[in-house]
Amino acid sequence: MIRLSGDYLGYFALPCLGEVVCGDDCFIRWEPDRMTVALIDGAGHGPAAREVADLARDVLSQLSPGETPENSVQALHHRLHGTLGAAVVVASLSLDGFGWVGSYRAVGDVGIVVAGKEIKRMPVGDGIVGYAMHSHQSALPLEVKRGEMLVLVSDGLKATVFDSLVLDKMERSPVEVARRLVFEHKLDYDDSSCLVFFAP
Ligand SMILES: [Mn+2]
Repeated sequence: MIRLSGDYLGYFALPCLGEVVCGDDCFIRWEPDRMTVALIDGAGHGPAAREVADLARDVLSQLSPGETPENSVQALHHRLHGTLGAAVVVASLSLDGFGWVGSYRAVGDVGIVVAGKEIKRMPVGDGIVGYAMHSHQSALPLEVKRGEMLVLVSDGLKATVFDSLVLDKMERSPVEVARRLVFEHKLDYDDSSCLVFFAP
């Protein structure tokens, strides 16, 4: 069980039933003027998936500050070559007058939504990072207004996970939201993870 909590960012993950390590992980980097968040789902589960997630985190942490989601995913694709690959979403956001704006790139079986008055499901590209990916897909714009919530999930959560997504006033921390979504929607045969950002 992995937790990472903060006022604005929360991550919660559980390994696949029967496994002690989790092949899902997150990456977060704060820079003076922006934030990069990523969710990584190493293909399969268990130690092999964990290794891919570790490598992916290393790659992301070694990138220059300010690297775009597009280039970050390209770098991952290059460096994960020869592994089983991963599904990945990388988003980069900066604060402006109305909230957080930037872009993201998502490849494979991952989910990304922006939840406010309505739930906006963001498009995700086909492929497996490190194995087969359409290099022509570019990053897409992403906007998370103040008071909205950005949610990233791995495919270890049921596809219905976003149906129950409401901005519940009782849940004051993003890690509580992430934890609830994982426990309520996890599948037993895969690692499950969720990253939540409350846009301040
Ligand atoms: Mn998975």
